[in-house]
Amino acid sequence: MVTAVAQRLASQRKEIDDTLATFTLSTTQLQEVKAKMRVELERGLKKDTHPTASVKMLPTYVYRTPDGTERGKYLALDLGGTNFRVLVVKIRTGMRNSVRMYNKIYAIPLEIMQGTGEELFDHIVQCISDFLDYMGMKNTRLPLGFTFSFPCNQTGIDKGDLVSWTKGFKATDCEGYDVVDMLREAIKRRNEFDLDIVAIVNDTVGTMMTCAYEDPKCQIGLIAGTGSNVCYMEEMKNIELVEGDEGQMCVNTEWGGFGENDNIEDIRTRYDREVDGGSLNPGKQRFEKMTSGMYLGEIVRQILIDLTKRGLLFRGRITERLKTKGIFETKFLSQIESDRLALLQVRSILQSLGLDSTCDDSIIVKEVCGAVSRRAAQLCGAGMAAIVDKIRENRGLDHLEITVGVDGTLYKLHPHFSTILKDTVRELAPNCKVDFILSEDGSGKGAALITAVIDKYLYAMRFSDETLRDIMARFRREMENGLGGDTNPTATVKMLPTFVRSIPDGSEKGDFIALDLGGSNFRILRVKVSHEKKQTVQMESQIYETPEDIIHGSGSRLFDHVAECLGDFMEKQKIKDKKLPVGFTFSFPCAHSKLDEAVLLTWTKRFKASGVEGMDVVKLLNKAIKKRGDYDADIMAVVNDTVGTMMTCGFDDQRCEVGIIIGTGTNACYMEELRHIDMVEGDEGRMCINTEWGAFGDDGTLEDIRTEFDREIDRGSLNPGKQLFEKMVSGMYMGELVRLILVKMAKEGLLFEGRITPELLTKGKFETKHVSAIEKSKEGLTKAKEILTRLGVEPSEDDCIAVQHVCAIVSFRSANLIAATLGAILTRLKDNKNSPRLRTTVGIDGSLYKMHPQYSRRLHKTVRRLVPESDVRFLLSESGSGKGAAMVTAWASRLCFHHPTNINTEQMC
Ligand code: 0WK
Ligand code: 0WK
Ligand code: BGC
Ligand code: BGC
Repeated sequence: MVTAVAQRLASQRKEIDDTLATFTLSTTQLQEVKAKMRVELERGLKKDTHPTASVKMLPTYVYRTPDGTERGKYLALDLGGTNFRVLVVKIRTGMRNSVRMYNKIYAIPLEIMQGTGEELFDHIVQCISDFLDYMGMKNTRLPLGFTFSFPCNQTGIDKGDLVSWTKGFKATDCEGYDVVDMLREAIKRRNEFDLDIVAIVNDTVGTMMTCAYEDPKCQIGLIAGTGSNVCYMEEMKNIELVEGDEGQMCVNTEWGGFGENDNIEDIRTRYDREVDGGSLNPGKQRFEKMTSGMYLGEIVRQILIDLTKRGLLFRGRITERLKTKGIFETKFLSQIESDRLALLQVRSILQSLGLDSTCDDSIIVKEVCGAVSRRAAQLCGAGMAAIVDKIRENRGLDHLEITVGVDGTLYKLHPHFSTILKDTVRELAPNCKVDFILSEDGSGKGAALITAVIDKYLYAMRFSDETLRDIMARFRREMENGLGGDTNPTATVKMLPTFVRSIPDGSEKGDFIALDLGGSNFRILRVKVSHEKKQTVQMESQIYETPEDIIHGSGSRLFDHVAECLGDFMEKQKIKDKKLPVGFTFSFPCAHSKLDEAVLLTWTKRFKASGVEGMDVVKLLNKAIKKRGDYDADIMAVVNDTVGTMMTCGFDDQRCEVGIIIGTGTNACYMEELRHIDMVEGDEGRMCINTEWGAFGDDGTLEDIRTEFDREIDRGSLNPGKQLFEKMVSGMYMGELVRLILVKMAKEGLLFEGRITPELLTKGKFETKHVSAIEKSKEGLTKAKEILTRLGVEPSEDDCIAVQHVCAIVSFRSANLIAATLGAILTRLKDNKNSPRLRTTVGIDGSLYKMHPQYSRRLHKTVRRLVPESDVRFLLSESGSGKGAAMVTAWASRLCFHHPTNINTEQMC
């Protein structure tokens, strides 16, 4: 005799079973889901169907997984999961697992997630600032990998427009905008630190990279967390949105959008529609809303409300709490479904939600949770089965072995989710052996690895302030070696006395000729210094060719050429009949015994004329002039272009006591205390020292920071093993450095789809002026396109971005290294003066410093960071070093005039 109660219970049971049955998917249904997912994957990849595809298959510009050669120190941001993390990741090669990370978790308050874009990115930058403070890294400009777990239309590894917010985010003025730009703007707004955002990656991609570092078979990344998504390595030939058919690229499927074209309405329940209707983005992310942690709890809540309304649960009593959105968090599913949890504990969870429940209620709730999470895992399994089968077919394999890297709180914390997912994949993709490995370290590590891959050749060109200070100390030691009587012979930085003992004092006057040889132009100048009301300088100059065959020919031909040009100049100036004093700016390392006696130690830059090294260049020039016999000149002084530059700037600023050239070559001079210059008699006063810092490192002291590209440059130069510092920083070599890096990256398929053209392989084809043009903020990328097109590599837009990045790294390194060596000179000046704070002016000239759009700013900033106890004015030499040479000559001639007979130029000035 079946009682009414039993009947009622049975029908209630049936009602519950019917409800739960709508969440039970048969294998057929799952195979249909797999098939539909496959169709959407294909539609997302194809150019003509992509716009309407619900699974967007977004290109990521990640072409390969890590190969263990990555190394370097990187910053990483991880935004979009449960936690916002800021990390520093140190990757060392050798032992596979040599990645050390430190991270801090920061909250993203709801009002920030759903405020304005500006507030959101300011908040992110605030957290970065706090982290850098905490790590004491505020002054290091580390490359950054940004894990941004939302759909982005990327056009390059560091360019991605946000398609639409998902999960709990809804900040305004972000959708449709470049996320990297928004972060860069926020960093600029804060103006506290600088970062090099090298890559933006989706969390699925970061997860795949993190796991692939452990398991090379890992070619898929799965997130089953707040959101749900997958990425995998697809064949380039199948990705119609991106040029090129060679190799692979990782595709971010954004499968969360699956179903937005109503193709899974047959399995969506009314509860799914409830949840969607109540979400921040109705109609969107339908698959995600059936499978991810953000929504599973809500689905359960909707079911519980419905069952309760139908009197099947909680005695039909709906509490306010139960009506509260988001109250039934997905973590409760994981707890309630855990086998270890007794019903009693289920009841206490329900209790904590203000739900008085009976045992039956708890059982039903557990069943509901089970049904919802099971379906979620199965759906993800079906989706994954579609992916692995596609990869198997891509590779024409009957059987595929592959690994999926996984992350996400749902997968990690739910007691059954991962098992059900794996079982479903095994069932629906029997020809694939799919391993799942959990990402222990999160996607931040993956983002750092991606940055390392891109940055593979560049990381070694980034220096922390710590390293720069170390280079500063090394150079300081080399300066002391150069100044020391017993150490000078073996010193690499020769610290050559110039016999210039002070900068102009305003009393100079006269009519002089100045020769300016050694920079990119050979210039002859007429310099008239007069004292009408105030001291004025008039200059006329002419540039003369220095053809390759002359500067690579014999020394006598070279000096004959100089004398010929001088003759021509004097002709034009109608002063051939005059014997004017000449100041000779000779921009090469010379050992002076007096102002007008300078023995060339070694040629540098483009010069290689024979029979000059070891000779006095004044004698060689006088001989050439005499040989002509058509005019006479009185060479009163030979000065290095750094000295000429210091003198030229000293004419306008009495505080100028340093001269620097950052041009074809590089070098610096400064006023040193005579008592410290062992090679020159006397202890009173000062003398200008030509450091010849270009040779810094010629003894191997910079081997730890020289890269394979620096070594290749040196091997291909006119003077291998010499001027190693110059070859890392100066204009003669910068373009070539960039070219070598581009060739290497192209060979690795990181650029130009691996296209290598004869032009790209031609030395000198990529000039330093191209680096300056490409780094121009506004038209830089257009220039890049032009220049690279001329090299025949048919660059894509992201190729241009990557090339711009390479240029920036190489030129930045140059500015940083020169800031370090200049920093050493400034601290020495400060110590010489024994003053707590140095106030000085640095005279500068050279085409790299003048032409490069960012160079001077970067140099100034780094110098100020490295030598905080100084006020340094950087004074650009408008009129070249010829004027300075004339100043030196003015003294030389004044002293001769006063003491015509017994003068010894050694003591002059
Ligand atoms: C940890 C990863 C992060 C990802 C998250 C997803 O580092 O990039 O977004 O997993 O899981 P969730 O935190 O959303 O559960
Ligand atoms: C202009 C000076 C000259 C110096 C040159 C260096 O007048 O003495 O050699 O700058 O710059 P570059 O021409 O090598 O870029
Ligand atoms: C986003 C994906 C992300 C996933 C997991 C989804 O809402 O659209 O970009 O990978 O969540 O975090
Ligand atoms: C030379 C220096 C010169 C510098 C800048 C270097 O190659 O050795 O003497 O000052 O170039 O022109």
